Amino acid sequence: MMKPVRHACTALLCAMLLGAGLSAHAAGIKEGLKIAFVPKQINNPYEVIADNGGMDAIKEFKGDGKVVGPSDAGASSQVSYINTLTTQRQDAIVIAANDANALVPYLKRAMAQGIKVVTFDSDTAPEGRQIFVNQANAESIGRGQIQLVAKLMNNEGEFAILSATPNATNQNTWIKWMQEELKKPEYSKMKLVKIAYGNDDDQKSFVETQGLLQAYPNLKAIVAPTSVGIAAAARYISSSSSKGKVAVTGLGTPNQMRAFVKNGTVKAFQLWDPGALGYLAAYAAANLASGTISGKEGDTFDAGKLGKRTVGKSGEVILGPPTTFDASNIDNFNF
Ligand code: RAM
Repeated sequence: MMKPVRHACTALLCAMLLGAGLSAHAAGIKEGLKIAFVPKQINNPYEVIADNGGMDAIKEFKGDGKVVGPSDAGASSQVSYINTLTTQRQDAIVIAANDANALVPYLKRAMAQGIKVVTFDSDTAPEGRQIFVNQANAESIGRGQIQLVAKLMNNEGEFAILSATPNATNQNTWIKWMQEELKKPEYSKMKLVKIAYGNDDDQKSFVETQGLLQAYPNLKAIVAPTSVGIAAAARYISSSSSKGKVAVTGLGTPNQMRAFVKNGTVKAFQLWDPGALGYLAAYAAANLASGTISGKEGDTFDAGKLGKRTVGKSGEVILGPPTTFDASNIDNFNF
């Protein structure tokens, strides 16, 4: 007899909370928070999905969100945006950093004025922010990329990495773990011949792909841990004589890669849900700005539809493991 009564009380409480303009999502979050997203670059489809996820979260907790940022993925291009947001006294800045160190003095100045700083996607040095919302454990992303490319080239032959910008914190960390994974004996017949940088610019990534194929005629694979790079490499290879000879893999969005999976240029690649990444980052920022957490290890907060999340070591919050996409599952994803 106890159970139905308890359920009835819970339902009543919910109704009262909703009636008072609160929702389960917004537990502890202040209304009207000004939260600005600064992506690596505004015109990159991956960043757009991530920012939209952030804006969805901000709508849920009745904040005031906006997205501002440069059209290139350079660190110096982000500085003026940080400074303007600091002058505007935003409650929080959520930034995908184009450099680990260059932005730190400006972000420190924002924090000194009471603005909360969350990095997402690409971190700064820890003193540049309160929380880093990481898509997945960096070591497992890096090692996973080598495991994937190794399968596609039967653990043998020359391959190249096509990265984003030379300063990108996320790609550089993943590449470090890729090189670590490569030391294992099962990869002794694989040779990393070059790390090229397409700067997360479609045209430059396209031209770099062409350059790799010319410089290394025996190349067996290109692994591009950037959604811009992998799409450009796949586009180049799909209409070249290297199609079917040079494998392309890395990290990309299913919507940008679908055609290349369907036409056989790309067998498999990986990613997490960028929308969920932005959504989680917005909740982390709102909780910091509401004072429900300070960003120390062990802090927990309610992240709306993503449930309760915990701050780990050095202020890191992890979204979850990546998904591997191939012909068998790509049509189940639409982002
Ligand atoms: C590009 C950016 C971003 C990275 C993805 C995988 O869009 O470099 O930072 O996380 O690729």
